[in-house]
Amino acid sequence: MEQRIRFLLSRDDWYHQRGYWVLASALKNAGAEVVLGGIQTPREVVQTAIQEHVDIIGYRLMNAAPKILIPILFDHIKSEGIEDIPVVVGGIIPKKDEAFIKEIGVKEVFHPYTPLDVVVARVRGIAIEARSGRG
Ligand code: B12
Repeated sequence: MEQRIRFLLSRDDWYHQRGYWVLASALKNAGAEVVLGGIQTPREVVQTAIQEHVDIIGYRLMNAAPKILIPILFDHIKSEGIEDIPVVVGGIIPKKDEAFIKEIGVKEVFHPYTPLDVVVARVRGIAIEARSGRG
């Protein structure tokens, strides 16, 4: 039987919500349980991830500010001791910032026009790999 992943989907802005719902539907249609975090600060993302026992954290960043938000997110991840939950991000991520946020710990970065089936398959692979690592 296919393993069902529990995916937290949070976002950083009010305006670009259509893509958020498109992504949530694609993940749900592929069999994931999607926890809708909505608009959240990095601290709220981490609190929700803990409360909801998710397998993977997804943060939709539309404000082109990953260099600000991602270090704060990982500070909270470390202080709560949940480094075993992988983080993926998508949206408007300047190419020049990608290496920096991956070095901090982001597992994957998805840019506009990535086919949704590619996003879903990769996210699922990362979540299942992390779950098997936890034993
Ligand atoms: C539609 C749109 C809008 C609509 C949003 C409608 C809605 N209800 O959602 C409206 C008109 C409201 C809008 C407003 C604005 N927008 Co606009 N918008 C877009 C546009 C054309 C498409 C976004 C979209 O919905 N794409 C479809 C979704 C499905 O794809 P996606 O978001 O790219 O996501 C894909 C991947 O990135 C990935 N992904 C995304 N997030 C995540 C998260 C996770 C966890 C994962 C795994 C994957 C993932 O999955 C998707 C599959 O491919 C983009 C340009 C573009 N072509 O990307 C600009 C764009 C995002 N907007 C932009 C801007 C600047 C604005 C405004 C600030 C403009 C203004 N000056 O007013 C305003 C914001 C409001 C404000 N006043 O602050 C800029 C952002 C630039 C930046 N941040 O550096 C863009 C890039 C346009 C540009 N080239 O300048 N916008």
